[in-house]
Amino acid sequence: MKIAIVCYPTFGGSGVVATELGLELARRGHEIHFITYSQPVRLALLNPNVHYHEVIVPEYPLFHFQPYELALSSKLVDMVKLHKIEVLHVHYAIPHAYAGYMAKQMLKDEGIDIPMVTTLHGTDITLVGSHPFYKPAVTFSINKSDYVTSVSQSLKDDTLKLFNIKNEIQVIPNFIELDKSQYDPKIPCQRSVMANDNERIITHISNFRKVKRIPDIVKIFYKIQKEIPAKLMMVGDGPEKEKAEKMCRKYGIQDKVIFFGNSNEIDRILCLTDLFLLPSETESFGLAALEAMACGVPVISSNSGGLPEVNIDGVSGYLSDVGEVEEMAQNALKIIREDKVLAEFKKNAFHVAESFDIKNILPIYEDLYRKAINKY
Ligand code: GMT
Repeated sequence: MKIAIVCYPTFGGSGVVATELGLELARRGHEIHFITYSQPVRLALLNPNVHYHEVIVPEYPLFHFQPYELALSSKLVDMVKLHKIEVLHVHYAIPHAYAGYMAKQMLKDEGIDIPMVTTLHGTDITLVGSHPFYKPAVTFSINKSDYVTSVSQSLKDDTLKLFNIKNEIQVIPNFIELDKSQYDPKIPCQRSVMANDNERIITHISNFRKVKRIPDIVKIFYKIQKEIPAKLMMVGDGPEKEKAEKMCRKYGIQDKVIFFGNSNEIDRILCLTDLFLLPSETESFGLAALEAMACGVPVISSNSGGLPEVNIDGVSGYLSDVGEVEEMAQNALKIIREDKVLAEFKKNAFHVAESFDIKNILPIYEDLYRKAINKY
C-alpha cells in the first residue's frame, strides 16, 4: 500500500509512534511518505520505501501567524497526486486531521477519493483539543475522518466524554519494537560511566512539560537517595527543566542528578537504568514507560489516564494517585532495595512489554488501511 503519514517530527510520543509505525510498514514492503515540517527525529535513513516530504510555510510579513494548515493541506494534495498515495494516516488531531480533511475535499474536487485514518494521541484531546477555541474544529475533523483510532481505552473514554463523536473509535495501543531493543544482557551497558557499583540508577525521560510533574520526580528521588545510594538521570528538554535544576540545587542533590537534554540514545540510557519514574498528571498511554519496560526497567508511575493499561501494579512496577510522592518513593525503594526483588521486577516489566510488540500491533493497522482503501 502507498501510505502518507502526517505527524509532528519532534521528540513527542505521537511523532515517535508515527515514525516507528511508518518504518515497520516500509520494512514490510509498503511505500511510506512522511509529510511534515522537518525530518522526524527517529527517521534516520530514507530508502526506496521511505520518503520524506517537507512542508514549507513561506514567511509573509503581513501574517501574524503563518498558515501551516494551508501549506500542509496543499502539500498533501500534491503528494497524493504525484505518488498515487492510497491512504492518509494523520497522527494528532490538531491540526493534522483538519488539514487532512481539507486535502480530501480538494482531491475530491479533482475526482480523487482518498480515505483518512486519524489517530488520537492524548494531549490533542485531553489538554489542547477540548479548549473551547479548538473544540468545534477538533470535533468536526474527528467526525469527518474515515476511521479513528486512539492509543488506549482511557483516551477513547475521554474523547467520548469530551466531544460529541459520531464515529467509532478503535483502540490500537502504542507498541514497541522488541527485536531492536534492548533487554539483551550480552550488550555491555557502560554503567560505570554513570554511577558507582553500589548506586541504583533511576531515570526519567520526557519533554519536561507541566503535565509530567517534574517537581514530583525530584521529590521522589530526594526521598530515595536518603535511604540508598542512587543517581537520577533526567533525559529531555522543556519548560520545566530549569525549575528542576534549581530544585536539585536547593535540595543539595545536584551532584546526584544528571541532566542530559534530548537524546537519540534512549536504548543506551535505559539499558543502564534500574527504575523509571513517570508520575504524570495524565498520560493517554505512556510510551516512555513502555520503552523502559521493553528494556527490562520497572516503572513507578501515577495511575492516571492509560498508564494502568501499560504498567501493571505490583508486577511491572507500581501505580499511585497523582502527587503521592511519599508512596511513590516507598514503592520505588521496595523494588530497588534488594537485588533479588529488582531482578524479578525487571523480568516482569519485560514480559508485560512483550504484549505490546509491534509484530502484534502492526497487522491491526494494515487491516485498517485495507478496509479504508476498499471503502472507496
Ligand atoms: O506527552 C508527551 O510526551 C507527548 C505527547 C504527544 O502528543 O506526542 O504524547 C502523547 O502521545 C503518546 C503517544 O501516543 C502517549 O504515549 C503519551 O502518553 C501522550 N501524552 C499525554 O497524554 C500527556
